[in-house]
Amino acid sequence: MAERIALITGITGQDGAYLAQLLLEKGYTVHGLRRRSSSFNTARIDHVLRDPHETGVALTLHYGDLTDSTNLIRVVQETQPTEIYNLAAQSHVAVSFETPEYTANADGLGTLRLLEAIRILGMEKRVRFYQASTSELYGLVQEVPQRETTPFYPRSPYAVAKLYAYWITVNYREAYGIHASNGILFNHESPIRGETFVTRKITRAVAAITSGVQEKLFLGNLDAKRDWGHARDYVEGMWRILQQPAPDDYVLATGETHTVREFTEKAFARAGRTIAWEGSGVDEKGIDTATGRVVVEVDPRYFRPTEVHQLLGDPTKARDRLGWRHQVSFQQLVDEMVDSDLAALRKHNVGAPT
Ligand code: NDP
Ligand code: GDR
Repeated sequence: MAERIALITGITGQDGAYLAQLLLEKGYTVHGLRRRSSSFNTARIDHVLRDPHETGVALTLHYGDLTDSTNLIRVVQETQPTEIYNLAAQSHVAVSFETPEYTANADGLGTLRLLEAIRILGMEKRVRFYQASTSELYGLVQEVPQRETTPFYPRSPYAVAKLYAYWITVNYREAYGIHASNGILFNHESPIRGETFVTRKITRAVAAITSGVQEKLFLGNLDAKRDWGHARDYVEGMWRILQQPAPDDYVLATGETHTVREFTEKAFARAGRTIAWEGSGVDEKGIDTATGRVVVEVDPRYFRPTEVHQLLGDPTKARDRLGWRHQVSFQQLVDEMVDSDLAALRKHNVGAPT
């Protein structure tokens, strides 16, 4: 079999880490784009990184940034990938309201820069391209559940930037015959999810509160509904999308939706606590029934100027064409994340004496 070479942008992120591991297990040579940072930013992939001085190292990192086109052209030229997974992005929806121009540049134009690199290097027929599209495209929902044919209505600078990326991927496929596909992925989480996304924020707080090192968890919209799956299942779907003979766009989702409130209840329950809710709106509070203490409060600073209230995906096309289905249930996901954050706290010996 010809050598399979993958280039992953965003390799230091949650999905990049899971995808790198998957591709290494499949025998790929993997190249990853990393950003220069003033502190180490490879914690999620340290377990698969090897000393570059050894021979036969299958994973190589390259400095780069989606806002720097000459750099992208050089990295693509040097690595000669057979598959490119464009996972890099300013991926935080709330932060995109604070940094809209940067988000458009990295998430929108960054995708164009990579596609142009393929074209400039004459690699249209030699490389397959995966674009990390998102359920945020559905925003103000036009249809439930959302499928590939559901109209988009983005509700944040992040989603608008990703809308551009979605369509430029489709356009380069149609215009230049590039094997370029969009995975429209619904929320997926894991123990290595970024700490400021709501699931990980909750599971870290549950561990800290039940260990006696934090008093309260402040959240925004408790009624938001998301279709949450496990990142490990979703990177398998990304890979399957690129193995298809023809490029296409696919929804990856679980087909179940849950509120932020429900995630919070289940996470506390995993740590042996029951939450009772009192009040409503910004006055809503979550009380630990064992201690009578308020452990969850609503803080309007976490409300978004425009919210995506409800997402529920229909993964039928991925199931029928890719044979893909999520494996990890909502309950298993919550349990794994809480257990991992509890174990991390214990490992560092943090917590009240028992
Ligand atoms: P993360 O935020 O965990 O990772 C983002 C990655 O992109 C990091 O490696 C980050 O580097 C890198 N990055 C950010 N900006 C730039 C830039 N300008 N140039 C180069 N690299 C950059 O995201 P996830 O792993 O969760 O998501 C992966 C992709 O999938 C993203 O594009 C996201 O928008 C999209 N997506 C995610 C979903 C989810 O539920 N997780 C659902 C649907 C889509 P650093 O480590 O230095 O910050
Ligand atoms: P999302 O994820 O915006 O769906 O984007 P996030 O976990 O940030 O928010 C989910 C929902 O929870 C509500 N929420 C809070 N969110 C955060 N971050 N912090 C809080 O305190 C809080 N309280 C309530 C939010 O309002 C929202 O409704 C993620 C990212 O990974 C994107 O990159 C990806 O494209 C989409 O998922 C699919």
